[in-house]
Amino acid sequence: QFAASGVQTCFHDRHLGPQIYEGLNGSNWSIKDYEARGGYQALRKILGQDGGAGLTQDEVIATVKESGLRGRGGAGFPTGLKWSFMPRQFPGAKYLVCNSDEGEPGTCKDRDILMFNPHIVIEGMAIAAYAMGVKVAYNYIHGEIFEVYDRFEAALEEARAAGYLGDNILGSTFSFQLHAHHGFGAYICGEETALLESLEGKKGQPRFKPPFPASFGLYGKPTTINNTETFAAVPWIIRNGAKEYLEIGLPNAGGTKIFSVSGDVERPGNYEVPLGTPFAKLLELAGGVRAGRQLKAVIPGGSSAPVLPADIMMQTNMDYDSISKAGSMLGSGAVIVMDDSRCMVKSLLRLSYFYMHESCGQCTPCREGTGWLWRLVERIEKGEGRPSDMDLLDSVAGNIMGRTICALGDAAAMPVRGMLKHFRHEFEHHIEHKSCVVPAYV
Ligand code: L3W
Ligand code: SF4
Repeated sequence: QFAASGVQTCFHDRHLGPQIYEGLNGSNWSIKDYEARGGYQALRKILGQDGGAGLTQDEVIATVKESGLRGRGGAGFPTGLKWSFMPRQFPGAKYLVCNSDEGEPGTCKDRDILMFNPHIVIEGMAIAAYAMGVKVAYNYIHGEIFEVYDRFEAALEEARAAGYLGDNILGSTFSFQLHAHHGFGAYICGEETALLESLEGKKGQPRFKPPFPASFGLYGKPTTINNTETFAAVPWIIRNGAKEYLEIGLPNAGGTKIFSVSGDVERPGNYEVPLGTPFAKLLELAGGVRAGRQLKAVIPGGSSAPVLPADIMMQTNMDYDSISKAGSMLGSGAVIVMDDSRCMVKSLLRLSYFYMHESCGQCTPCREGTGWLWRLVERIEKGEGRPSDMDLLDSVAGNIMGRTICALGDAAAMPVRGMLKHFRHEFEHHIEHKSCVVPAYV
């Protein structure tokens, strides 16, 4: 749907970044290639299978805390802190889950990690499982990406055969089973509790939080869920040190982040850069605005993040605090670039349709509100809007926000508010003149 607005969300190119993407060429994903790049050294290190003393569970968690690694799925929650929530002494089963249900419009990084560097996720998950005393884990992979699921399964087979997964890993007392699970393509299953429901074989609908998965997760047991890119960062941290990782990024947000740059740029693709990199630099890496046109606006963190106009973006750095100070959010790192030929009403129409379509229907403000938003934007776009629709749009969005079980409601409302804040005149123009302010759309 979003691609149809003229804003591309597909993957075209790959920038080889310093950590997760280092040395990848598209065909060197297998275990031998990964080992040649230093792969599984971090797992050997914590298990004391590299000639060293090994690391205790506390030491691994402390290292991840010190590294400043924050969750790469959207919320930016500190990873080490999340790991410390796991009650290690809990006598029953406890689980680790990788959220690879990448579905946020504009986001296409996790599928690339799994496709081109699957073992880095396996190693990251094994280290996490060791640190939290977990014996069983699942990687929930988005349903519509079959080749990625097959690739991850192939990598799992390799890791099992090489003794990196299974019983008594590398001759140690640590045993760990990791399974892939193929989802069904519902956006809402990327919400962590809907994902757990789906993994349990039920309809993928979010649960009330709290309790958080840390205490009541998969099958009601303590569960830690991290995003694919988060796990992928862990081996580098263990191998090279927390301080080194922290210093690549910012004091409260260490390391690199992969940004999926799409839309009106010359070279759309995934770019792995240090957190805090100026947006202007990222745009330059992506070849600048397509065909020499003017930058109009950017959605900096996936479709759920409010749009920001060009002048604000060109002075903003790509990190959690800077983007939030500018009035949006870094989210999952999907940077959707729009040039001056884009109609903001039409763009919002595509977004609104997406959220209406993906609402799980469990709570009234989201189920009814997302459809109401779409219908309002549709009539404005078609030149059938009424002057009162401006206030109505704002009011419907405001009545969704903060009144729903999960973040999808807010995610549908926030883009509306962003558009009205920065591009109100385009909506008013559609209503008053029954035509678009952008010449190409007249
Ligand atoms: C224990 C507490 N655990 C929080 C855990 C919680 C979760 C994490 C973050 O939404 C955002 C959303 C989307 N005790 C805890 C606790 N936790 N307090 O910390 O929690 P939360 O609730 O802040 O966020 P969330 O519900 O996980 C994630 C945004 O991401 N988003 C979506 C991206 C989509 C993708 C994708 O397609 N791959 O990533 C994009 O911007 O709107 O705001 O684990 O359990 N007291
Ligand atoms: Fe479902 Fe929407 Fe409610 Fe989330 S906010 S639980 S998607 S109805």
